[in-house]
Amino acid sequence: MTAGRFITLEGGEGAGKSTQLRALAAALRERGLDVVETREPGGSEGAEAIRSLLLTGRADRWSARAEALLFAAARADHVEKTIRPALARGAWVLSDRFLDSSRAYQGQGALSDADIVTLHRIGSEGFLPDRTLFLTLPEGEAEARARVRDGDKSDRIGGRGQSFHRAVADAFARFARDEAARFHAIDASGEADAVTARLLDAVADLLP
Ligand code: Z5A
Repeated sequence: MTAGRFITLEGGEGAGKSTQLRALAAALRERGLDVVETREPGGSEGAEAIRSLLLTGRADRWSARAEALLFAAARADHVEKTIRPALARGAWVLSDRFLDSSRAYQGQGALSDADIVTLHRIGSEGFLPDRTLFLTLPEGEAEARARVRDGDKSDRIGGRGQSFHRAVADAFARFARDEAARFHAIDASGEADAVTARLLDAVADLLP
């Protein structure tokens, strides 16, 4: 049995994480790996129920603190019910967003980065990815991609203003700089196939 690996894809809205997660999973399966595709918020029955609480309804449905706790609770269920069992059987788990999204998004409000990390320690024993692939795309291109997909519709969090999303992008870039052993920044511009090739390169050293 090969060792399971936990890989997360992170970045701002419209960077292409979901598209690339599917393509990376297919490429890894072609190499004979057992691959689990999952996402946050969600990825387990309980966490998917919390997802709809988090992403629908009025902008002020949750306070910043309640929102951070809900993300941490969803993640705790996802880690326990989906991620750990898959890793234990030797699968590769690819997750569309994980802890670093909470640090980047919920870290903009009443809570510090240390607070978010503490919630993760309580909820998920501080469990971290083997590698985090941070997809980077200039703001205008990411907005254009999201617009093609969603038109004018957006969820509770995606609908926050431009300055919020800029602060999120800055936070991701800071994490990637400060935690270079885990984060690999990937240029997400250009054709999807070219981006997938970059992602494969970024996990090549982990392949069995
Ligand atoms: N959130 C949070 O606040 N805290 C947390 O802890 C977590 C999440 C885990 C989840 O929304 C929201 O929750 C999210 C963060 C917050 N809100 N925001 N912002 P979601 O799960 O519904 O969606 P998302 O994660 O935000 O997805 P996304 O970022 O909007 O999209 P993406 O996955 O990066 O992109 P995509 O769907 O793959 O591609 C977007 C479009 O571009 C689509 O039409 C593609 O066909 C197209 N595309 C993709 N690649 C290319 C290339 N290479 N060229 C041209 N077009 C492309």
